[in-house]
Amino acid sequence: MKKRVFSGIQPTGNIHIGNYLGAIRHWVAAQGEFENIFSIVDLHAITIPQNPKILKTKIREVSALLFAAGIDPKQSAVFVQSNVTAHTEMAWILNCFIPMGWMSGMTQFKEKSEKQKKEVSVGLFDYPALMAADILLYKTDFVPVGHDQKQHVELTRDVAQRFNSIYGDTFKFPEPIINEIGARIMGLDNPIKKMSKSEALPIHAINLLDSADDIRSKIMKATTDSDTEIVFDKNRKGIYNLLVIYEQFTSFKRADIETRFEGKGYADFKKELADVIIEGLRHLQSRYLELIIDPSYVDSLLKDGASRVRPIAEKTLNEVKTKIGIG
Ligand code: ATP
Ligand code: LTN
Repeated sequence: MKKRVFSGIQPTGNIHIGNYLGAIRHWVAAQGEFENIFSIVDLHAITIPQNPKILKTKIREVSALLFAAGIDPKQSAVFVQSNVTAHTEMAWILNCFIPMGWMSGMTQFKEKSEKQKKEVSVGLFDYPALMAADILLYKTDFVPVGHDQKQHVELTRDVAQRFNSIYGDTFKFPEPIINEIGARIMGLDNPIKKMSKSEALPIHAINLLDSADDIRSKIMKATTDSDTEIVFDKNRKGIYNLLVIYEQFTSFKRADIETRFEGKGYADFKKELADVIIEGLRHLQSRYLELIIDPSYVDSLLKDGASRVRPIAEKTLNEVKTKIGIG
């Protein structure tokens, strides 16, 4: 029996190289080893106000991007979260087992609620309960994510533990898989902040669908420092981040990268970095264009994904309902 992997991505903003290097690329690479379930988490997306038309378009765009990046619909079930209603039901039940104090300690909530200009919704506060439902419904073994999601997976384990201690063995304890290098790609404009979809400034992130010209111009403008040496030094955050991106796209060894750029300037390095990213995204971008002209094909893959996972989710939900005496 293969171990089961579950992960999710929000259909918001533009998917960037942080999402790709920190998450999607690893999902693709490990597909053969596991039984995989990937969700386009639209219910998480609405914890922040969304434009309905854009949200609908983004669901398809993100799905097509996953397939274009190499997610194979035969090996992996990809589905839209709101198409499997067990997620909302399970989230409600888990709510009743999560103390307020656990939720208020969540870093992502603190960061996102500070950014939020309008009212902060209860949904945003409760985001981790829905994420715990996503994971626990499938008796997931592994959750491959970027660094920012580690705390949510820990809360998921805590609520599973609490439930099991009251009702007996029900949920499996999921383990996060975080590939430390690439797990936290930083913003190009500000290398002390993680690259994020919800950051407005265009030069903040390289998006997977950016044109070659955009990629070049963003990289050339990326923040560095007044030093000259091109070496992996964590204290020099701007150049370190760019070198990590270079390393991730080329798979070259750090020592070889440093030798390659010895005596060269930032402009030379940046030019080569831009070329490496453009080349690294070329296949994904052309595959995406092929997929997106036929939305009905992408929709059919999503429908099929939902039909495959729904019975698993419903089985766990029913087991839980029986144990707590409802339904
Ligand atoms: P937002 O910042 O708007 O919440 P996001 O960019 O974090 O969005 P998500 O859809 O929340 O995007 O994340 C999808 C996956 O990408 C998650 O596994 C997340 O951990 C990973 N990820 C997000 N940002 C980065 C980053 N800067 N570096 C590495 N991985 C990242
Ligand atoms: N919160 C995650 C997306 C997400 C997820 C999940 C990831 C929703 N449900 C379950 C792993 C497992 C994010 O913002 N990246």
